[in-house]
Amino acid sequence: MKPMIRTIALATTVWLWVASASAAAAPVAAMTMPAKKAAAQPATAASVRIDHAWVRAAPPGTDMLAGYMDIHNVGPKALRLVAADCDAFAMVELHRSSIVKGVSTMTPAGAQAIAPGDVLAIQAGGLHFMLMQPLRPLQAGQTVRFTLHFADGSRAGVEAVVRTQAPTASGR
Ligand SMILES: [Cu+2]
Repeated sequence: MKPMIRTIALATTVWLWVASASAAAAPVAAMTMPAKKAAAQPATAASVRIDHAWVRAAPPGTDMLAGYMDIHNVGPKALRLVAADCDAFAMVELHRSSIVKGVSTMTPAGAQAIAPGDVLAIQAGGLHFMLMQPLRPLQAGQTVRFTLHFADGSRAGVEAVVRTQAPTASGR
């Protein structure tokens, strides 16, 4: 499976396209995640525990939302997160937020290794899943389903609640 975390150049192109396409019926053709193909070929479940999964609520018509979660590697082997998809969005990328010369910016984060016993915190201010091309309107209190894809072919699913604030004060 080709990782869905793409190069900066491509992501930038997509970003601009999404921004200009607004809420118009957007063709999602080549950019959709491989959900159907993956379903035909069952993968093993990754040895992960996921908590604090949530999506930040946004005003109606917002093209891009952000998703967060903590991914614990509870197995004996190192894991490498290579892609994610979400049932409410046609495109998902893992981004990292940072401050460059005083300006908040974000860039594709690439694949993420998670050592045994370690946790990958995808939380506000650092990493986030950029959720693009919404497939349905989302309101606070609703849930969406994420599927995480790892380099060894294993997968993990988690439901995330749409919320206006992080699940806990610390976000952890
Ligand atoms: Cu982003």
